[in-house]
Amino acid sequence: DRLPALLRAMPKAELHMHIEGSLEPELIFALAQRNGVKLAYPNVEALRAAYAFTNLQSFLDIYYAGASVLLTEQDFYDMGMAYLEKAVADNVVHTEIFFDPQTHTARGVHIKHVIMGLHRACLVAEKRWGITSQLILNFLRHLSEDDAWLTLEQALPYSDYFSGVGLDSSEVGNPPEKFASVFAHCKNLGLRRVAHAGEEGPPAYIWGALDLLHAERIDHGVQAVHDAALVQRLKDERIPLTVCPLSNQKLQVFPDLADHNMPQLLAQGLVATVNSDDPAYFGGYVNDNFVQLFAATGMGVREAFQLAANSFEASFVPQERKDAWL
Ligand code: ES4
Ligand code: ZN
Repeated sequence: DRLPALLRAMPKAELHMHIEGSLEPELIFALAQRNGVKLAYPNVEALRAAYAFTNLQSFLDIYYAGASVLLTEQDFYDMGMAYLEKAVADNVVHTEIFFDPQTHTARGVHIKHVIMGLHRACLVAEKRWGITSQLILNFLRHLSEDDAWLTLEQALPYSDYFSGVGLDSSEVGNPPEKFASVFAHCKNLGLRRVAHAGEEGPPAYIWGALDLLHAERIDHGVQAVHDAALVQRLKDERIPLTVCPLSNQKLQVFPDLADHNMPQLLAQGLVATVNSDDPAYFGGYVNDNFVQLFAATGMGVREAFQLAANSFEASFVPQERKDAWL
């Protein structure tokens, strides 16, 4: 069967990957040692053994703990380079990388170190391997809108280095309307907008992301299938869904990958894409997501090409570059 080789070899864009979720246990321990940070786990094996999530919140608790080792610009550069090298190995030619500044500024890390370390990794990776990148600042939705406003203010001196904003962290109970005014301001500033919606939350949160946050893409969005009018809207407006199969499996959104609704999303003509979300935590980088999803669902070559094309269409690169790709 040559399908896995095709999936791995095909050029693709990755549009939903949290850089803090690419921190492998080995790098977490190396940075902890370098920075003198004490971890709640004695070694790499014990940390990895704690990766037994049952839902989004149980994952987020460990994800924020892992990020506590990041202090200096060099740490953010090293984390970025480790991910970009893996992306290149997976034939990712363009990636849009999420970062969570509040996870770091809350610990006293200056946002300059976060953004400039990641930006430097993007520059070096493009020069070394040809991969292009954009950074997307995500606001943590479990925090207040005032905190998001403060974060935006801290980030704006570095606005040349990120192209958009998003919304992540605990979805249920933190609906999009909580961030309507800060997203409206980001739109006025010319920033691109995405939002996590419909991962665990209801279709109403996807409507809210579109109508109140002016989101141009929906991160996850797999719950949209429960609302026929919403599916029609996503299809008519070609609003992409950045779907993360192994994340959905590990967080029990689709406990069995064979039940994942990607085949249904594609059959309905939605601009769905495959992404890794938090590859160090969910058991694989983007090619592992493709290979395991296709093996479990029985999708074939047509769907493979559709997903690759969708990833380029859904990206924020200029239309001329999309035309050359597609
Ligand atoms: C996340 Cl899977 C997921 N959902 C929401 N927020 C996140 N942050 C990092 N991974
Ligand atoms: Zn995510």
